[in-house]
Amino acid sequence: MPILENKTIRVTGMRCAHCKRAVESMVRKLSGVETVAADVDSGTVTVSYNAEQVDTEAIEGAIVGAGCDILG
Ligand SMILES: [Cu+2]
Repeated sequence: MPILENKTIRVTGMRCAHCKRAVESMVRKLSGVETVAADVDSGTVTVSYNAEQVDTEAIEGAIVGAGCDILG
């Protein structure tokens, strides 16, 4: 059983449902990501992932690839 890590990342540039879907689909492509939920109102992306397969750098890279910037 992989040990799942949970992280909530604050982002800017996510303004509508289309942005939300773009972010979620980019992050979901990473192997090791179990779940991802982007929230437009709070500007956050909450990810559950297997830390043996993927790290926050890769996840943040996918978010940037979807057109958002990382706040932390
Ligand atoms: Cu949008």
